[in-house]
Amino acid sequence: MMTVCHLSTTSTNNNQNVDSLPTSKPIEVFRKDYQPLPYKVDTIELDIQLEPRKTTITTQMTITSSSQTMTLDGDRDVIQLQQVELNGVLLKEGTDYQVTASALTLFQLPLHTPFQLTTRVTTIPEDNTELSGLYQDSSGMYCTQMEAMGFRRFTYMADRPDQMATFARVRIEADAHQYPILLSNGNLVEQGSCENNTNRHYAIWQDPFPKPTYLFAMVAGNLGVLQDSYTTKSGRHVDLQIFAEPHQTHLLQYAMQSLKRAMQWDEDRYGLEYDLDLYNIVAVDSFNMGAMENKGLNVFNTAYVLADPATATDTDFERVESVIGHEYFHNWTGNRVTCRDWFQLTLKEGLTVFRDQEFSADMNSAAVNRIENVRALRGRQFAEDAGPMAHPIRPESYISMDNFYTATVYSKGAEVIRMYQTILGVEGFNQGLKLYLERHDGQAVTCDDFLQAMADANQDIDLTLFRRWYSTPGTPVVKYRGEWNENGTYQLHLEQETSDGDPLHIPVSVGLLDHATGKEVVSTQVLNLKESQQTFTFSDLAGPVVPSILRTFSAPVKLVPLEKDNESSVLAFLAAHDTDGFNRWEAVQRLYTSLIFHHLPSKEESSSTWNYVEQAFARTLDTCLDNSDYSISAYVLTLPSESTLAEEMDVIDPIGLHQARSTVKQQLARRFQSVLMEKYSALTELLSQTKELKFDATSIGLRRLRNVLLDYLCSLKDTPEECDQAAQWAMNHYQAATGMTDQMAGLSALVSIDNPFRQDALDQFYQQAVGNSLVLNKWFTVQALASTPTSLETIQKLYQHPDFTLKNPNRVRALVGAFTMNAVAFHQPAGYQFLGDVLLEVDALNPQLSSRLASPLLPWRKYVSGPLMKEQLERLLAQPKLSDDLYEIVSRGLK
Ligand code: 0A1
Ligand code: ZN
Repeated sequence: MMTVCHLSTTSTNNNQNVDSLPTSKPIEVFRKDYQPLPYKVDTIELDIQLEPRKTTITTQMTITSSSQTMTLDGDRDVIQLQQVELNGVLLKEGTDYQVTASALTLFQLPLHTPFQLTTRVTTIPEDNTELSGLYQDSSGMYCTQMEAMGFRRFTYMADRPDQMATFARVRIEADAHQYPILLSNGNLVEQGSCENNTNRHYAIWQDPFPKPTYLFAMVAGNLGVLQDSYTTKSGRHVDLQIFAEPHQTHLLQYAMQSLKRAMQWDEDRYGLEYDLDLYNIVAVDSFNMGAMENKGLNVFNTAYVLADPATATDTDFERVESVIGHEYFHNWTGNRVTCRDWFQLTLKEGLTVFRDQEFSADMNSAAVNRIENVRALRGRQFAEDAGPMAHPIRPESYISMDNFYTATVYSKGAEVIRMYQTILGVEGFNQGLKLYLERHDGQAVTCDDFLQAMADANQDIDLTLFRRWYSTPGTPVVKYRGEWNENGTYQLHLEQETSDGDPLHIPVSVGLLDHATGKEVVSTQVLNLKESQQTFTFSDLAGPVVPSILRTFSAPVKLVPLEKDNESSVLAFLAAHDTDGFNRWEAVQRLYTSLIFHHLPSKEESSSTWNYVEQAFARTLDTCLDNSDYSISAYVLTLPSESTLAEEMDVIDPIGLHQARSTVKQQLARRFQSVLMEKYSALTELLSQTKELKFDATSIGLRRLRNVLLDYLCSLKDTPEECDQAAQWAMNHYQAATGMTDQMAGLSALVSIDNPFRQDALDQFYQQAVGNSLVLNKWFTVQALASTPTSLETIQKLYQHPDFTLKNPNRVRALVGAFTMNAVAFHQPAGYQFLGDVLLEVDALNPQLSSRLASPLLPWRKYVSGPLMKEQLERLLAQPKLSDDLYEIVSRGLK
């Protein structure tokens, strides 16, 4: 593991020579310092002898260099160099080469003529708790995770994405009984028993596509498999295999169906076909992220691939489909065309998230999908953009690249891609994407190259200013004011505020509704806001209008009226009449927000806002069974999350906010109790009409809506009688559940009510979870999110539970990640202290995980309890050994 104490490094990243720097601080790498490498590795052959305590990796490279000195990346803490040969001749350390903590430097190399360099290293996969490089997961399976810079923890190499080589031969050798399956990228060319030792066997893989190191993968394990096939539109037969531990293979069906849907969709939508004869996916229990798009061999966190009705919620199913799609879509946007350097990460991630969002929208409901994505963006990315980790979608510098796999790079990056589509139109965008992929196939390129392809394919549209989205951090604010003129014109005045004061190119989708009838009189138009202030005029109108602005959330901005006088009545009007489903939802969300803010300590209640909320709530509830948009109704009835609300506040009192939100929820529940009960029963009836549990959009919507109603009903717990009643509802719901979605809804409600069923239900759920790690994670999470006076003590006890382990990131996120989202548990002195303790423990094992878990402490400046949060950051910074990852996050937090 790298620590802040390490002395000096020499890295191929941006070619900085830092050996001579006197500092012991971690090194910050800057985008502006990019330099191409002075050499090229053309082919790589690997021989991997797998042993848990001593794995040996022999790497043979064919290289051409324009410099006699060459530096390869390698982490000396993880790999031990045994020998180096140049063209078959053994080299001497000191004279021919030198090894530092992070590099192997070779001297006196042949100039401009290809030479062969062979290295041999040893490593101990069992000890690799960082889960980067080659490691063993909890089942003992060997697997690799190379993005972003894991390859240097595997063997010495130019570990950067613009260095693409053909992996001409990858030979993996392991014990035949323990590891019957041996996988790598590309095609299997040979396999068999080892002649000298029949207990061992080998497989040889070859990948015809040159690739950067981050896309290399290998797996060895005792795995079960689900097999299928797909024939591409040009007739290529592709074998599809999804591997998991043998007892999990019955959970792979949905992933396989999703994969085939994704392959079909990419052909239909973008004409993009798969390019190998084999597509492998492996499910791994211990994984830092969601999944990884290695060429022809995706590695997945089990949470995003295993699913069946008994163990997975509807949201889990939706995630499996979208992550399977995401990794598959990377084959073109990421693998065939990759990034020149890591600052360009959004080039592949923003684009691929956009593609997976479009895929999910087409497979399910576009409106529901948009609401879910915007909720996620506002809940996470807006906060990131407002805090000390704010960065443009193309960051300018990093200490640890792993810290920049962020909501900004991914989700805001996807919004930027969506804006291209909004500005250029779907056809124009598709032409641009086609040109980009044709022009750069097989290359490592930049965000500028993407913009250029879009511009070249759409020469009638000027994208010059649009470029600024790549370099501007922060969430822009768009302010508006409208003016109706008696001559039949309506003027919409827009202003924008950005973090650097200069304007961005913001597409603002607008429609106009007749003020008298609510009918749409001007359908959606895209206004190109390019200046700090701009006025747009609509003419030939018969009468006064109400604008519906930023339809479908056409840009990642905050929209604010310049005149707040009758804001609530306008929102109520839009909630009732807007033809844009997204903006109808948005209007109700804004009304809730205003009502919740009125309930904050020190604020006074506003009866008019309550009236508007009451009307909108009543209308949604009354009509929620009239059409099949059950999910939309569910989201309209759901109050904004605490994180979304917090993002709108200058000073955050998290407990006050939690209480204000709960109060509004209870007020609504009390006011509408009988209708809530009536609709709940009607939905129960509707759901019971189909025996089999279905996962289509309608069935998911029915469950989602019924669970929102349950949540309201169970929020009424002011008296012992109400508590009993709420507990009874929750327990009935839990016991009658036919699938995991309803079970979790019942259990989540139950754990926040003081009642005798609580423990029984938790014990029962625990029994059900035995042997299923993902279900056990839910058992931890549901308790970590419970809102009770003793939540923190419960969480601390669970931290000591025999099933809790710091070695499995999913388990840590299930308990500790959930704890940080639970305001009543986290936002107290002992809560902050507990997180600080946990971070220190986790950091010693897995820095990627510790730095992510630390992020809730970062916005301390906005919190009333900020000094206590800051104290924990200071405590962490004072540690003699802190990983680079955590150091970067903590020091940014204190800057
Ligand atoms: N590229 C993957 C996500 C990923 C990123 C980093 C990782 O390790 C630091 C692992 C996976 C994706 O976007 O799916
Ligand atoms: Zn991705």
